[in-house]
Amino acid sequence: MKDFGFYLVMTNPAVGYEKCAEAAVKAGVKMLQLRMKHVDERVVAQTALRVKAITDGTETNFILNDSPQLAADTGADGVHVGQTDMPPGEVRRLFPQIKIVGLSTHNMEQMRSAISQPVDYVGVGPVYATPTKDIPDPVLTPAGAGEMIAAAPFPAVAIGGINLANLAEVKAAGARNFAVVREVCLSQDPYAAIRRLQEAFANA
Ligand code: TZP
Ligand code: MG
Repeated sequence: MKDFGFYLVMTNPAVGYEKCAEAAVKAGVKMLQLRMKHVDERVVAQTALRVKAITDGTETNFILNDSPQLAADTGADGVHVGQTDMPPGEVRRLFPQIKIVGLSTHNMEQMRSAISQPVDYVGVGPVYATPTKDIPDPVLTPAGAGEMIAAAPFPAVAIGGINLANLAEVKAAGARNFAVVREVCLSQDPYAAIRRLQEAFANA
């Protein structure tokens, strides 16, 4: 898989999941993740089907967080698993119809392990402190994230506390891809928020 630049992770977008997904598609975002925590599986499935309808036939890949089964059931383009979710090898074996498999990594040891697994990309975070995760892993700092990114033979996505103000520092540390939740999901104008981040990253 090639580098994709900006990756949007949707958790509780202020404008709702559908409007936020529409904004991502309009902005040409290549990777769009649905990340609903503490929500009934049926609600996740319904929302996933709506997001899929919005991304179908566009350049935006729809990635579902956590559940390979639900990703397969809803026809998502991909699934993003964490260190305690189903291992990528198992995802590939059980769900060959899922095109894209991403894995979260939080330290160099997990990056080394990821390199021996059938993943298309990895998350690298948290780069900075973030309240978005219930149980955050230790902060990597841009330099720590940069070392992990340099070791990755596939796209690596910097995530965690990234915003317009620190984006240049993240890029300078070696990130070619980055993801945010709050910087877009808290906005009443997610399209504008996405465009600002895309442009700031391109120009950093
Ligand atoms: N994984 C590592 S940090 C994080 C995830 C899902 C949350 C990032 O959220 P924000 O709001 O961009 O800091
Ligand atoms: Mg997870």
